[in-house]
Amino acid sequence: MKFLDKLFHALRRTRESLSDAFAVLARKRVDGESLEELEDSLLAADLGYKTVESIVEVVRKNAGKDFIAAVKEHLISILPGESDSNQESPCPVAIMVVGVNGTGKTTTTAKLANYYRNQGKKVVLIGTDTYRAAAAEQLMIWSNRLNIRLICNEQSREPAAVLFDGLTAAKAMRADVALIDTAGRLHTHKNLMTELNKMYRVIRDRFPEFAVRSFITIDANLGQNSLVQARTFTEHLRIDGAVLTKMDGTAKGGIVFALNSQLRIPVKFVGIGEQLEDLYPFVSKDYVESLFGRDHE
Ligand SMILES: Nc1nc2c(ncn2[C@@H]2O[C@H](COP(=O)(O)OP(=O)(O)O)[C@@H](O)[C@H]2O)c(=O)[nH]1
Ligand SMILES: [Mg+2]
Repeated sequence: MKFLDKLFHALRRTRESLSDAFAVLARKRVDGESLEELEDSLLAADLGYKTVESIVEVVRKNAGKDFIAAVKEHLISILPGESDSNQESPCPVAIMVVGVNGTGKTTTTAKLANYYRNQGKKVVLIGTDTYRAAAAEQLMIWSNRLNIRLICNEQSREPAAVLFDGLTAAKAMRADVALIDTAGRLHTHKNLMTELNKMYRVIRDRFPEFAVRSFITIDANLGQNSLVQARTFTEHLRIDGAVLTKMDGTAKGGIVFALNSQLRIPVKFVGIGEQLEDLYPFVSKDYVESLFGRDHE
């Protein structure tokens, strides 16, 4: 399936809630009551309060005119511009994939490895989730499937040490992209953040030839809750971009807007499935078009 078809398909449930809301409005007068209904439907799609308010304002101003076109334009304007969502990365680069457990870090790490390798880059995987035995195994399966080297150490309990070994190997191999899968759960949030910071500093201070990037995985199904999680990470770690995961089948695709406008984290990729190829660069205009469907064009 082509990307746009797949995105369109993945956003079906979000689109349904949005287009229902606008369809109802199109049949009614734009007044306090109908705008309130619109507001409720948009909040249910997890567009976030501020975004919803701004959309309602655009509709109000464009009442009697083609307000859908105005809303689309507005939505595109509050998403990352081309340069922000740009997926190009410096070379060589070490990319930390961070996020809460279960949001798709390991899967995304493998998908990114596949993505960069398809661009002709030399890629290595580094598994630093030393807290769960299953984590190393899961990444090992991906590594075998991709035929990309994985550096991990099942004996070590020290993520920063595994990272050091991994980057030493990556450097010796002249890798272009080192993808680092991290742990999502520690005893307390603070420990996790301290650990991630330490890893960040290992790259910056000990491997200055590598640029450092950190991407956070956000599970679209969690809606506004994922914003709270993401905020905790941004308070402790520089986050360069987000990968929105599990977009397939969620009704909460509106989360991108809040992510960009409230946390200033540009979405770089969307994950819409569990397979390697189910990762797509995020393009604001395509996203908005897919949210509204072709029938409005
Ligand atoms: N449907 C769907 N499932 C996903 C996606 N990304 C990850 N998953 C699934 O979510 C679960 C948790 O993913 P995992 O990568 O282990 O998360 P981690 O704990 O953050 O490393 C796994 O069952 C994955 O197959 C996605 O884009 N779509
Ligand atoms: Mg994992």
